[in-house]
Amino acid sequence: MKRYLQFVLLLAAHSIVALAVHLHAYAHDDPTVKAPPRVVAELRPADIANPKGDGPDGKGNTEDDTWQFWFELIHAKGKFARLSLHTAELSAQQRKDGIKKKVRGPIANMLPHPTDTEGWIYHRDWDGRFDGIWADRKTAAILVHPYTEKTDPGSLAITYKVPASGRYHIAGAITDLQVAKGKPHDGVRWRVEKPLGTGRYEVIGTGGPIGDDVGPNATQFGLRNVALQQGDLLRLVIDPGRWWGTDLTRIDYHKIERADDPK
Ligand SMILES: [Ca+2]
Ligand SMILES: [Ca+2]
Ligand SMILES: [Ca+2]
Repeated sequence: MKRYLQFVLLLAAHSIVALAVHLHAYAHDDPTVKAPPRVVAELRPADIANPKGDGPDGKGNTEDDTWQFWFELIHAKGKFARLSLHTAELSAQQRKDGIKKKVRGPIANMLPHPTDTEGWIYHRDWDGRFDGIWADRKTAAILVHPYTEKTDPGSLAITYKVPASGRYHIAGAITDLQVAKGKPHDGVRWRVEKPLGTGRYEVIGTGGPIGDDVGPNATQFGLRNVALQQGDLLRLVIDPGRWWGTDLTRIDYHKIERADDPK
């Protein structure tokens, strides 16, 4: 009886090892079996609401962070600078009054839920009321309002720092939250760009306008098998076109998935 039990146990052990070997081969060695793409990253409201970022320097929106937040230079279109000030780091007084001769307050007061909204603005932009990239905690929404200087509109951008060279699927969806009809309202456009090195970017996807009676109020996009290099800043640009008014835009999602098998 004891020998029989030993035999059964040995058989069971062999079966488990064989199964494990088989599964391992199935997942790793069989060239006809593709590992399913895995989600590498999805932009979350918390990525914007957190002033510390996720990189080792402990400061948000610096070059070591996965997600970085930018505005277009009005006098150098196509060039972007980092949004430099996180609203969560302002004092209660600054949130109420703004920063003297710089940022006007109350901060975020032209957004849907001012006291539940934090985000990145530019420390020298007078208009902290709505220009920036925001997380609305009440609705768990990611909001973008175009940068404006006097009446000139500028795009905002969110970059994703590519963790490893490979091919990626890039997807997203945006909604115009302020649909206004007739001139000068001209909706919002989006584009995705990848760096070519030497500071230049290539547009790899673009669409719109959406909203404002010039297009559907929302759109989604998907770009497949985009080759990216480690450290690239993949850029999603929200472009207000020629008129920035009524261009508060919600990013419904923005996901980047590894497309190839990351061996
Ligand atoms: Ca950082
Ligand atoms: Ca609009
Ligand atoms: Ca517009």
